[in-house]
Amino acid sequence: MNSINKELRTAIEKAESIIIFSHVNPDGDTLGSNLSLSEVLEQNFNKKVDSVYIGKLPSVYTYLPKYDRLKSVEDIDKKKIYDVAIAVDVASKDRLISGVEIYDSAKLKVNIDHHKTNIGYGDININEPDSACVGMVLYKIFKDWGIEINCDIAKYLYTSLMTDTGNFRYENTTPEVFKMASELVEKGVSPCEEYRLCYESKPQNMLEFQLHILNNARFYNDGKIAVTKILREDMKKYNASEDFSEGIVEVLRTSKDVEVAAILKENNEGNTKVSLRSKNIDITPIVKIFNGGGHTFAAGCTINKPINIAYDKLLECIQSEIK
Ligand SMILES: [Mn+2]
Repeated sequence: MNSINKELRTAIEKAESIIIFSHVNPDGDTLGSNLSLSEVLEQNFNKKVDSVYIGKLPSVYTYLPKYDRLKSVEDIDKKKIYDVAIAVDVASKDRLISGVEIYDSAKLKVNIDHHKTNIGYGDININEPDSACVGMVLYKIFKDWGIEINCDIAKYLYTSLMTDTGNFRYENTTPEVFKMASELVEKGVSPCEEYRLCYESKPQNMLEFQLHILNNARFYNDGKIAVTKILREDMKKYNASEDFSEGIVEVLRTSKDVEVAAILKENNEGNTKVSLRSKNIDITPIVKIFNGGGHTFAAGCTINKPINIAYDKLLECIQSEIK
């Protein structure tokens, strides 16, 4: 057994209280990772685990087994000191928002991730930027621990893999991804069913909202840059929840000439959240200007400016990266 996996296993075996954190406004990878690790710790190590998310859960993942075990950080006793706190898919500690104090107060802090911008904020850090998703990092740990992957665990890990590879389309879709997917399908996952549950179950108002936002897209630099924005009034008009913007920026990237696609969202605090995607250009230098982070071709940041000012600033930064 790999020494760090052994260290983690020993810490878990000794622990009486364990909390697992997903990042704020969770996605499929952080939730699939959280639920799979929770299941393994309960089934194989006989531990009681608090599986916690921050912000709002997107509505789409309710199809996951034992989904109801996910608890909001608001329902956790802030004074409780856990033996082990594990963050999964949490690129930086500020992505824990109001959970950061509970995480910091734990006797042992574990950080399991795959973001190249992760600085290793835990006591035990397992960060593999070459893994397509944290579900894959966990899958390797489980195998190393000799865990039998049951159908529920396979479904969690498949959701991690499917969502973080954009349904097996992004550049992180390696031979290893297909090997892992193949093994999960052998354990009883139906790719067709998982795809429908995840991607073809939108509420009608979500699709209508997305069509509206896409319709507002503007193109710059001979179509190399595509930008759109979400105003608070759009959110209101379509009764949109946070997850409604999911997937829009990827659609912008489908234009043949687009090199960088961006979506800006007007936050309640008068600041602006940005998601960036690119085909070939490393966009991490752009988001770093605004203290953001992420992956080479998919990253994000928050700009502390009203949306129209943020829009112009961001566009300028993207334009200076595109020669
Ligand atoms: Mn991820």
